[in-house]
Order: sequence, then structure tokens, then C-alpha cells
Amino acid sequence: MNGLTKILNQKEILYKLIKCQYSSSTDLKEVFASKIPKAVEQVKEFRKTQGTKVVGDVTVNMIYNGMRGIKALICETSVLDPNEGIRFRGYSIPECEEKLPKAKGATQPIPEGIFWLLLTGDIPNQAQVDAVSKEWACRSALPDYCYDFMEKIPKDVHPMSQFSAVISILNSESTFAKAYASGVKKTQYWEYVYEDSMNLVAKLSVIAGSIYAKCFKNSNRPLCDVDENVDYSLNFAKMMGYDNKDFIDFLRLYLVIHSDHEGGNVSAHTTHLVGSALSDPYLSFAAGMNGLAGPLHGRANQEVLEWLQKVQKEVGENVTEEKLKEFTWKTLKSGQVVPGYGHAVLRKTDPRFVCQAKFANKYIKDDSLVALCGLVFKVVPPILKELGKVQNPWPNVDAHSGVLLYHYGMKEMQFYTVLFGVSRALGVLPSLIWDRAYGLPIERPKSFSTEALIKLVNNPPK
Ligand code: HAX
Repeated sequence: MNGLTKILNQKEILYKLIKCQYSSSTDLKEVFASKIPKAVEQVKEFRKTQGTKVVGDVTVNMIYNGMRGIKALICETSVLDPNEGIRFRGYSIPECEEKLPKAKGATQPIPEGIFWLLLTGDIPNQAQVDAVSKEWACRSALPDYCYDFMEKIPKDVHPMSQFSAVISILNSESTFAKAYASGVKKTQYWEYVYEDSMNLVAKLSVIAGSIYAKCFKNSNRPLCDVDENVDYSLNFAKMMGYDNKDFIDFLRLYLVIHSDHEGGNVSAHTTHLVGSALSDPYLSFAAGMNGLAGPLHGRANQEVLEWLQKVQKEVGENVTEEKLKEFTWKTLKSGQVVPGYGHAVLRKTDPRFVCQAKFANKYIKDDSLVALCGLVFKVVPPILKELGKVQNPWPNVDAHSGVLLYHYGMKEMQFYTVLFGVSRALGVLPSLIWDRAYGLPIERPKSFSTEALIKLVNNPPK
């Protein structure tokens, strides 16, 4: 790329940013701002009158067992029930599918709507989500240094590492970091975190699209420009070179259901924790993405596809129940987990699995991997139960997503967690905005050495 094009691109970005600042298409910020005083007052009053009330015990086992069940976080956006699964601001997945607005001609709700719902608690109307689509498109331009940086990262670096690295360097665009440095008041922090979050969500699909294009399509730019007149998912799909209508609808659903899972999961908790140090939203979210990249969390979607392919390679295309049982036991006996099964909180089949299975049922016929996914659902839970130690033998969200993406031609499974990451922003960034609206302090729980904990238990304070 020559110097002139570079300057033009930077000018174009500046123009787009100015246009957004002065002619914002959405009133989301105002709607959110109107919710803050009441919520802040409620917390103030609650803490004043009930602040010393005890809400639960912490046992030694909880401390050694990943803090399971310790009531220690505020998360306004969603609640995870062990048996029912996720509710986004009180709405179940089927309710969200029914109530959230859709794009023209689409069958699934669009992620613009879940972002609105998670931030404000309100189901948006069509005009409101359309305005968010426009706003995100208008904020989506990536500075040239991001493309230059991406070009230099070797193609075989894992897409999640590339994703997190680009998000981290984008923090030089942070309006929050600049405002903080210039001494803005604490009560105004949320406004800058909101601006950064809107910019970040807008740019994530372009970052992800660019990584996909670079790693798998031999192009250093996304495969098309963002169109201000269509929704986020349609733009995202096209940037990766997909125009199949069902794929785009599945992407919409995917982005909605992976968005949020209460505050304690690794990616949400990490984003919140790092944000509590007043690291800007780019750095906080990049940290969350490094957590999502772990095989026990978001990378499980990649591992599931790899595992299914190993099954097919070893057993052949026609996998019988018996052969699948044998393969599952072999996996477990080798000390590995069955990816896509189990959960730290859920104790029933994940409703995000169920809704993807429903989608597959409706739109996909005769696909050997989708059929295998169904057979695994039949075979694996009884085996995990038999193992005796697994708290939840049922499938989680990652057990299904990969076979659908693969069906629609996205065969590059190393990329699957990046899609999850784009979606996770829609949940954890609204939470981060609320954190700053509440003025939550830096997070700093107490830790103990084992020796000190033994002493504490043996000689509890009187
Ligand atoms: N296969 C084999 N063993 C499993 C298992 C599985 N799918 N799920 C749990 N176990 C084992 C655990 O490894 C643990 O064994 P050890 O005591 O020997 O260490 C034992 O059963 C008890 O674990 P648990 O209490 O049931 O589960 P945890 O809360 O500790 O862990 C995990 C929850 C999701 C990490 C776990 O079920 C797992 O490893 N599943 C497979 C990986 C996976 O699908 N992760 C994605 C989860 C959803 C998500 O976050 N998506 O992003």
C-alpha cells in the first residue's frame, strides 16, 4: 500500500468518526443514561440499610474449587439457573427469539437487539435496532496500523491470539483512557466506556473478518466494505465471504445466544476484573478474550469439531453407537475430557445447545457431522454419568455450534472461538458500562496460604 492511500484511509476514518459524533443515529446512550440515577440510588439505599447483611457462607471447599457458588459479583445483564439455563434480563432464549427484532427478511433476532436489551433492560423496537446497525456500521472503520499489524502476524498464529492482540493495540483509540488522563470526573467514566464499547463492538466484526480473510482467503482486508444500510451480522458474514441466507441467519442467532452467561464465567469475570483497575474497555475485553481462548471455555467449540473429526477418521463415516462408546471411553481413559459436555453451573442440557439443535433440525438435512452430533448427545451423557465424578453430563453450547458452521462451509475450526468472542462483547461490554455507572471500585478479594487457612479454620475469630 502506498503512502497516499494510507493518508486517504486515515482521513476517511476521521470523517466517519466525526460524522458519528455529530450525527449519532441511535439514542441508546440517552436511554441508558436515563436508567442510571434510579439504579444508583437503589444501590445506595440498599447498601445503607442492608449493607452488613450476610448473603452466604464460604467453605474451604469453595475456595479450593474455583470459587464455585460464592456469591461475590454484581451482574445486571443475565442470570444463569443451573436447571433452566440463561435468562437475558429475565428473558429465556425462546422468549428472546420471539421478542427481539429481526432484520428484514430474516428469521432470527439480531445481535443489535440483545446489546440493547442487556444494556438497558428493555426490549428495543425495530427503529431502535436499525439505528444501532447504522451506528455500528458508521463506527466500524479500523485504523491502518491495525491492518499493518495484522499483516505482520504470521498466518499460523492462532486466530484468537491475533484477535486479542489487535484489540489490545486498538486501545490507543480509547476515549476513556484519554478522558481519564485529562482528569474527567468519576461520575462521567461510563460515558467514555460507552463510547469505547460502541466503537469496539463496531470494529470487532471488521477485525474478525480481516483475520478470517487473511488466514483463510488470502486477502489482507475483509472481503467487502461495511454497508451502513444492513445489519451487523450481514456485514460480518459478507466480510468473511459468506452470502448464504441460512448461514447469515444462523450467525445472527449465534451472536445473540453466546453474548452473555452471567458474571462469573472466565471471559466475563476477566473483563470485569481488568476493567476494575480502570484499564480501558479495549484492554479489559482483550484480557477476557485470552480467557475465552482456553480449552475449558470458548475454545471448546474448536475442540468439539476436532474430536468429531477424530471419531470419523478412526471409526469411518458410518459411526455406530457401539463404536462411539468405545471412542468416548478411549478419550476418557487417556485423561482427556469430552469437549462440549459438562458445565461449572448448569446441571441440565444447555438451552443454547437446544436452540442450535432446533435450528439444525429445521434447516439442515443429510449432514453426517450434524447426525454425529445427535448420536454423541445420545451416547456421551450416560458414560459421563457412569464416570461418577462429572457434575453435569449434558451438552453445553459448544457441543453444537461447530457442526453448523462447518455445514455452511466454515471449515476452519481454529476460527470458531473468534466468533464466540465477537458475540461475548455484546454481553460483557454492557456489564462494563454498568460497572462504571455504579462507580464500582478496584476488585481485591482476600487470599490465604494453605497454612493460614488451616489456622483460620482451627482458630476462627471470636
Ligand atoms: N469430560 C470428562 N470429564 C469431565 C467432563 C467432561 N466433559 N466434565 C467434567 N469432567 C470431570 C472434570 O474434569 C473433573 O475431573 P477431576 O475431578 O478429575 O478434575 C470432574 O469431572 C468434576 O468436574 P465438574 O465439577 O463436573 O466440572 P467443573 O465445574 O470442574 O468444570 C467444565 C466444568 C466445563 C470445565 C468441564 O465440564 C469440562 O472440562 N468440560 C469439557 C470442556 C468444555 O466443554 N468446556 C466448555 C464449557 C462451556 C463454556 O464455558 N463454553 O465457553
